[in-house]
Amino acid sequence: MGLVYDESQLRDISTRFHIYGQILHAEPCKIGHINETYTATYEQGGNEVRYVHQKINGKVFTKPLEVMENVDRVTRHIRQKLVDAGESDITRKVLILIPSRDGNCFYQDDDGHYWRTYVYVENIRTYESVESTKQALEAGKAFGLFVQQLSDLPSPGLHETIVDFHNVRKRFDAFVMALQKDRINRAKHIQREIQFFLKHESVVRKLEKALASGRLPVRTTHNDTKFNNVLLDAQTQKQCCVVDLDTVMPGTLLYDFGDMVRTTTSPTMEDERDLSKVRMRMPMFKALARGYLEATDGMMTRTEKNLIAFSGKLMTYTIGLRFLTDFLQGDTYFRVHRPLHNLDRSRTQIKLAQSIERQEEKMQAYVDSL
Ligand code: GN1
Ligand code: MG
Repeated sequence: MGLVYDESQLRDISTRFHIYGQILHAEPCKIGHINETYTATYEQGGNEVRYVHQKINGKVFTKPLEVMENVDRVTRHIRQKLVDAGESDITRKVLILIPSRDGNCFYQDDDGHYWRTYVYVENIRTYESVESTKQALEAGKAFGLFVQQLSDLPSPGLHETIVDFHNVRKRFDAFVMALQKDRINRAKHIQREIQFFLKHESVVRKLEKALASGRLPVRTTHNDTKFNNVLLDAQTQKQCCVVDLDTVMPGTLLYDFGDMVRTTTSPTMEDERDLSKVRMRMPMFKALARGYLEATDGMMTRTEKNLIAFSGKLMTYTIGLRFLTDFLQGDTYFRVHRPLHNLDRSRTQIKLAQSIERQEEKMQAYVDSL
């Protein structure tokens, strides 16, 4: 299912936010499996200016007001820090929400859907997979800086926008349940994949143990640190900021760092069908780790650092498990563009998790040496 672009709907949305000017055209953005995103061009005083309109997926985010309250708080907090530090180019260094005509940071349409609008950051590029160690370093810096900037977010803590989002025990149980139900009779075709996740339950237990020890700090984390959520300057390739803030909420650094290992170390895309190409590349990992440690600036505890190589396996396993669960349930969660899409995605995660597992000790030794 691709996105259905409805021009009259976009025209209506365009009038609901504090944008001065006339919408000229809009294009759907194909990245992202959950929300609907459009890049819209406006005429403003003789210039063309772009904004991002985004419709929040109400099935996934059942409390959109809480999502928006989080995003508003987080972006304001970072913006204020940049202002206080006398930074220039602030609209490139943090997302800026455009208020709606009725003074909110969102607009609710007649069908009850929530929309929000951001300033479009020009002259940037995003990538579906990493092409150089420099990019991996910048990705590490971007998400490291983000979590560092939020480390002094005043209380109360953020809303948990998706409850148990990275609770891998619950994800595992949901997988077993989907397997038992086998609603559309797919299990018989994917026994190898199923066995991989069942046999690696030790990953689930290891995280449970670490959480139960009470020594893994709960912080404000991003929780969806895919490489394509980093905006890189088109000329310098330096990181500008990170996007996709819906799941910014309490979490552990393992979730953030681990999802970066998942999306920043393989030369392939998440849905690559040629599995022989999928692997964890050490030089990418090293650059990522250096960037992350530099930007988090000493905030990582020993316990966090000790689990950093494991975090890559953890998140690759967790997301792979979710793709396979969705495949078993008939592709109701992640947007798919072909019939076996979720299965393909899950297979790349398995291959990558195995590659990480083989190199886990070397990865950890490198981090320990930093
Ligand atoms: C979803 O759609 P996107 O790219 O923002 C998902 C993440 C997964 C990711 C896998 C809210 O993110 O958790 O890691 O797909 N987001 C949600 O590509 O479920
Ligand atoms: Mg997302």
